Amino acid sequence: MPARYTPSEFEAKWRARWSESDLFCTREADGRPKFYGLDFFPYPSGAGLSVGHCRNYIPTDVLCRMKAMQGYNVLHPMGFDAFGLPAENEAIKRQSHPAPMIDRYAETYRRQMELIGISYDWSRSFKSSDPGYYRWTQWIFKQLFERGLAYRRMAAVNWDPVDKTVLADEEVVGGRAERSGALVEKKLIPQWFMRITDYAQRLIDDLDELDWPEGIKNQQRNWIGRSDGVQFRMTVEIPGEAEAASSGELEVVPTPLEFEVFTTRIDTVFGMTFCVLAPEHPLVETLMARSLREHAEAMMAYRTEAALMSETARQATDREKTGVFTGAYAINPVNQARVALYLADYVLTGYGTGAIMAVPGHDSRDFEFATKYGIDVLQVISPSADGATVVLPFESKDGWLLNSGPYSGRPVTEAQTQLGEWVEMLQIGERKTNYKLRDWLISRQRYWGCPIPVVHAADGTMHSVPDDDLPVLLPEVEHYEPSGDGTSPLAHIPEFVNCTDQNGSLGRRETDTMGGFACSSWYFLRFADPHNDQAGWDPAKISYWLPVDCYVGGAEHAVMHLMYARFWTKVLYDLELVPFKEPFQRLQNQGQVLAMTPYRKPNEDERLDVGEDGILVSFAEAAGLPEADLNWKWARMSKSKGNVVTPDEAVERFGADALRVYELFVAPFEADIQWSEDGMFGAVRFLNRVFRITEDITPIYNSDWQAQIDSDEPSALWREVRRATHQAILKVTDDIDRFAFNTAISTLMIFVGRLEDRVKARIAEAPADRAALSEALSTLIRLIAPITPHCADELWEALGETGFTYDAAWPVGRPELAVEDTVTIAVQVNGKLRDTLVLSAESDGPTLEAAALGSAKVAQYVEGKTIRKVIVVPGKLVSIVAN
Ligand code: ANZ
Repeated sequence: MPARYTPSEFEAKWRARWSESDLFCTREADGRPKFYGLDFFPYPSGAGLSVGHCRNYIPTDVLCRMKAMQGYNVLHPMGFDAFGLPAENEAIKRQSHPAPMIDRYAETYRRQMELIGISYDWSRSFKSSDPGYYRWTQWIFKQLFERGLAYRRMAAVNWDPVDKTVLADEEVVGGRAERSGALVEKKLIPQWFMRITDYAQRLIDDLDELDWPEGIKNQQRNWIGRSDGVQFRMTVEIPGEAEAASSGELEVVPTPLEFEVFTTRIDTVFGMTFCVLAPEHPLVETLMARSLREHAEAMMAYRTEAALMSETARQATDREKTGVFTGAYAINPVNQARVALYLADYVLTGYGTGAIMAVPGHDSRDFEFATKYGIDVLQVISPSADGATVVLPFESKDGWLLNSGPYSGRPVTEAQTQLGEWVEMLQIGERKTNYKLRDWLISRQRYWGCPIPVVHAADGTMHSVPDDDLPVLLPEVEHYEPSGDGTSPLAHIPEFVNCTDQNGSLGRRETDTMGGFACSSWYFLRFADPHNDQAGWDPAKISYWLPVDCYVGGAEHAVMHLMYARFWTKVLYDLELVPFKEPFQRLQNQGQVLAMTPYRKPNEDERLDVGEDGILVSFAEAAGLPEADLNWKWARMSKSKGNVVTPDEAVERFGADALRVYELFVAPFEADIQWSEDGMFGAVRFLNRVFRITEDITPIYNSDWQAQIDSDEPSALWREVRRATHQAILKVTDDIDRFAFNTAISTLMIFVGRLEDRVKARIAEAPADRAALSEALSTLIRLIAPITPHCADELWEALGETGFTYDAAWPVGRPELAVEDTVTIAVQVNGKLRDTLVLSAESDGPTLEAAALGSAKVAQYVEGKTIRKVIVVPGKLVSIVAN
């Protein structure tokens, strides 16, 4: 046995043995509980893994390995999110084809994951681009399509003129494409959507049952954006129209015009001084037809301008508000006030009714608009019941109404209820709940995705491809770059497009493909039954393995992936295809790994653009610059920053188990860590200590310790060693379950330290004492096994134990052995601490009292006084009152 941690001598050997014996092949033994541990489905990027990615995979691995040792049937799979834009864009850049490229990248990921000892069952692996997988993605699409949950409509979409593709709203940041940086334009094309909005309330409600970080749940709630308010109708007046009609100037009496508004602040209705329609509001067409030419022209021009802008850009809070007067007025139903009606693009078409009552006294957006266009601002809410006036806008809901007719003086919440009822009584509207959530745009006009299994029939209808004809295979082509006209490159492949429709006529195959989020919305189901070619899954297997017990990945997926996967699961639940409503019972988000990254200090001109931080430079460039010109900063480890450390380098220099210890120990799981080699040396030192203590104890190690450990007269050593052992078991087990890996490792360090002290003092002679030390060593090795599996197997074998630690039983802690047999008691005199005593944990009240009064230090303070009272808190405190 090596006396130190020498990874190059044994790590590869153990990985080969694990693989030869199919150690991590999922077992489905009868009568055992199950545990499904899953990492987010990665897209295998060309750069391979960094030690940053390992922070996702190592912790999940530790938990899964512990569960296996605890006797669970464990499912711990890995696959690849191969379809989608990142892969296609990368392939275009490299002038290769995405399919073989992704295969190579996935191979590298797998090699690196194996290198760091992750216990994946590779026999269950697949890529989302495998026809055997996407056949069932298409099948699920069909289930949604046939129930109206997947539909096609014309939609103004975000158009990226550089990538020549449509972007989801979430891919647009500050009006620019997140990936290419291009200014996003708008384009109207037919698109496929998933009706996730039907599930908005359930997606909020069911969050309550989940063991997820509160922050992620809140991001989901905010993204769904429930708001409770009132929707009501208002009539429109076009000046001169009524007079013209009554004087006979107009041949027909004009139809009365109305529009509806949605407000969350019906209590402010007396403060309405104007109304706004979104430029795309359907009423605008009529208004243009019926108003004076100057107004009609202004509206037309404004609408054209607004059409060019993306929703995201329109919503930017720092943009100056713009708008035009329609020439028409709206009538406030509470007081018949006539208020001007505007078009303005800060009101969005897709939300609420696309029209608002504007209350500049209490809404800052309306306030800004009113100030710019010289519109009245009225205070109708006061922060105090006596109606004090305040600087406007006053946006708080904590307040009382004023200038509000009969409602003046009432608290906001009460007025909201009463005015809501009033609107309903008058039958001009009703109380209503709105959601910000939009239907999920799923189609891409790109090649590298799962084809949508729909045929456009000659008669103009659409139907889904029969199950037997699935999968609709993605054709193998040489050129797959975006066509640039907004259609998919598939549209230019006649052999793909032309097909027979339902009626035997010439149909056209749908040429859009699904965005990557579709593929990752059900992959966790497939791992339960990955090779099934008769169905997406066997219901029995799904109900055994699912839901995922612990799902681990980055917080950046808080909304999209995690929301879409929940939505598909709920749809499948409603169709009785899966027996659970939520796919991921528990969620954990790891912190990032940061690396010291060089930035060149900006010069005067650059400072305006880039700020103080400076300009990112490569390590090579940095080496050529004087140190005074550089700013070194911690930045997320990523290929684009050139600051990546690969697991290959780390393993080569320090060993896989050292890397595992480092990543788990250096900070709490959720916290960001700053990559440091010093920390790696620390991990190596700890492992050396584990090897040394094993070497020290091995000579007296007895595999049969269980038979010898009972002792009628336990020695101090026996008690102390067993206490250390069982305290470690209880704490490490609990910590790993809680994802508190750093404290699990510090517990192990303390445990090793205690054994070292013992060994230094003397090595045991009595058989029971030797058994206690053997138990300690056997326990230590099994407790480190999930964390440092290579070392554990090497040491296990050196002890003469057989098999892999993965198959060994996880130690079970016994609380009665873990309790301390001494306690520290504080002794107070008249409320001040005067002594601390170390006493047997079993000492009763009178014993504690006697010991306290017997203390020489206490004697000094009670000398010459009368003891009035002694209060004893067993295990903690003796308090003496004397005067
Ligand atoms: C009057 C009012 C007074 C409003 C006040 C707010 C404060 P959430 O919570 O986001 O649902 N609104 C309604 N539809 C809109 C649209 N399509 N585009 C832009 N704004 C819209 O907010 C609802 C509030 O946002 C509504 O309540 C409306 O302004 C505005 F002191 O009505 B409120």
